[in-house]
Amino acid sequence: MIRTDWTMAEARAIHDLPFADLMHRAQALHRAHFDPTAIETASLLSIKTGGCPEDCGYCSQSAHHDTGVKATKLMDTAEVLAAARQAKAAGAQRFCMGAAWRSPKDRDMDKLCDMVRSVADLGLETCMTLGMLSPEQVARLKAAGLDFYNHNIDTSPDYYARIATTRTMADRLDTVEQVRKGGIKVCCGGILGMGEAEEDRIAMLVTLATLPAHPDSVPVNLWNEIEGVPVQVRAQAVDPFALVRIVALARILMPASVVRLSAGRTGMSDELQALCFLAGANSIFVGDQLLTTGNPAAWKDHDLLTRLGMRVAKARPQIAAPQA
Ligand code: SAM
Ligand code: DTB
Ligand code: SF4
Repeated sequence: MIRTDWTMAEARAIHDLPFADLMHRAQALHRAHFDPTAIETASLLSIKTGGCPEDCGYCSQSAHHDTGVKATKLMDTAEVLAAARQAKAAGAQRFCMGAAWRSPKDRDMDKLCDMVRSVADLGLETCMTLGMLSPEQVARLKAAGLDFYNHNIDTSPDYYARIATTRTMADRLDTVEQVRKGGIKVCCGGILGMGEAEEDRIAMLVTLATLPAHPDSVPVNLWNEIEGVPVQVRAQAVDPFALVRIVALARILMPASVVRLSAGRTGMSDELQALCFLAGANSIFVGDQLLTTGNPAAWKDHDLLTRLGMRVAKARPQIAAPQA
């Protein structure tokens, strides 16, 4: 059953189960909703890098932090298309285009819609992450054929003010709601390791799992070191089992959502990634580059999936699970 009425106490109790019981429960749900040998792949491209007016304390692209990332203009559609072709050839199923904006300018919308149409024509799923959107912008992107929109809540409602001050969690949730209502699939998750407490990680998942509908995909990012950002000085290494517990909890609270093991895989052992897949993670980013930081080489991912007997495929739900 898909529930959207989870309480913190319930989530805490599941999170704290003996590891074997937690994994068993997560795996049972994973198998009920997905093929556990299938993993989805998405490739990222930064179509407009740096110079962002927002002050997200983790982000290399904020104009508020001195990180050495050079600001660029919005790329041309032809360049984006060339990168999308490469990503497809390298095995990506979805192409996610990210721009360092508070929100897109209306004058950019024609070009963005053009990019969506062109990438979709290649037979790739399309995703964008452009900051906050108005309902009109959602409608235009939907009409262009955008499949997914990524907009993370990043952390718990309580910890959010320590992460960004130029916007609130309510602003984030508002865009997520606009996207959902506009018929674009929602990709929404967060980051672990920014100095937050275990309770914040659980609260982040409860926030997602109590939305009117669960996000279609839930990216779990592990803090990716960035010199020069405020979070870097308070970031704390995440215990590997703590990461697995959060992945398992995401799988249990949102059983029909695709959980993506996102940033931070370069620092993870093969064994840890395998445990995350066993706990219910069923998507990864592929390609050498995320937005401004690195990702495991294609051969490493290929090798890992082969050794695990996993294959790149749509993690298509095996049963159509109705949203509560
Ligand atoms: N400007 C858009 C926005 O804010 O939604 C999109 C770009 S933003 C870089 C996309 C997401 O990447 C963030 O919400 C955050 O969860 C993740 N992210 C950014 N920097 C990260 C880092 N250093 N480590 C881990 N995840 C990070
Ligand atoms: C998400 O949750 N993770 C991706 C994607 N959504 C846009 C981005 C990760 C960015 C990691 C830091 C960087 O490369 O700048
Ligand atoms: Fe800008 Fe997005 Fe980075 Fe925040 S996370 S500074 S909104 S690019």
